[in-house]
Amino acid sequence: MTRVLLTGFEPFDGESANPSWQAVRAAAAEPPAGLEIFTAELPCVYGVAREALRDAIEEARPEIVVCVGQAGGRPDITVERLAVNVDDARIPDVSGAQPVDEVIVPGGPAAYFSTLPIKACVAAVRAVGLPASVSNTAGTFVCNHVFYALAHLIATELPDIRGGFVHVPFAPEQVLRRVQPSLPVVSVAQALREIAVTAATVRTDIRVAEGATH
Ligand code: PCA
Repeated sequence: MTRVLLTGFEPFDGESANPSWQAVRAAAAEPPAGLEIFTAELPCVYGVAREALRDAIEEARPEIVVCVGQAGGRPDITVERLAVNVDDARIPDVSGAQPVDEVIVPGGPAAYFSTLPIKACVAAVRAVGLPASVSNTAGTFVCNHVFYALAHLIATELPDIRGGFVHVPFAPEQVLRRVQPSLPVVSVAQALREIAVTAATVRTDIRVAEGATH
């Protein structure tokens, strides 16, 4: 059994639910064969979220970590390539903090790559009929903060873990009164199961073009 930690986030920005945590819970309720799934709901608060992730990793002792967050406005499941060493908050986090241009880890590299097979993960999600793509930015809010902290932990302390970040669209319930793309939570959960299985089984990523021109 491969030990996999999936994390989602609490709601933020006035929403009453966060589809990342809803989908993580649904994915864990029906774990794929061969995987033992652990879950944690992270606060949408700079600093505290990163400590909560560290605690969850200490408790679950996973081989794979997939952190998941809501990216309202994105139309598909996006597997993130890069975490950057900066907090620059367009909106306050749930505690009211709004850091601007602060480094996450002083002296740390400008960016880390995901250590998940991101292109194989995208292919696996598409293979079950759901839209997915590689993303080259996880933003500079709490999701990127957690992703960078995870990547730094792996690079400096926990080299046996492979980990990365996945952003998911709004759930349909969140966009009843606005024109925004959405995906049902059950579909997002299915995508996360595919990503977890792929992360656990694929060591060398596939080499296909998934880049962006802008
Ligand atoms: N999405 C935010 C933080 C929490 C979440 O679910 C982000 O993309 O940074």
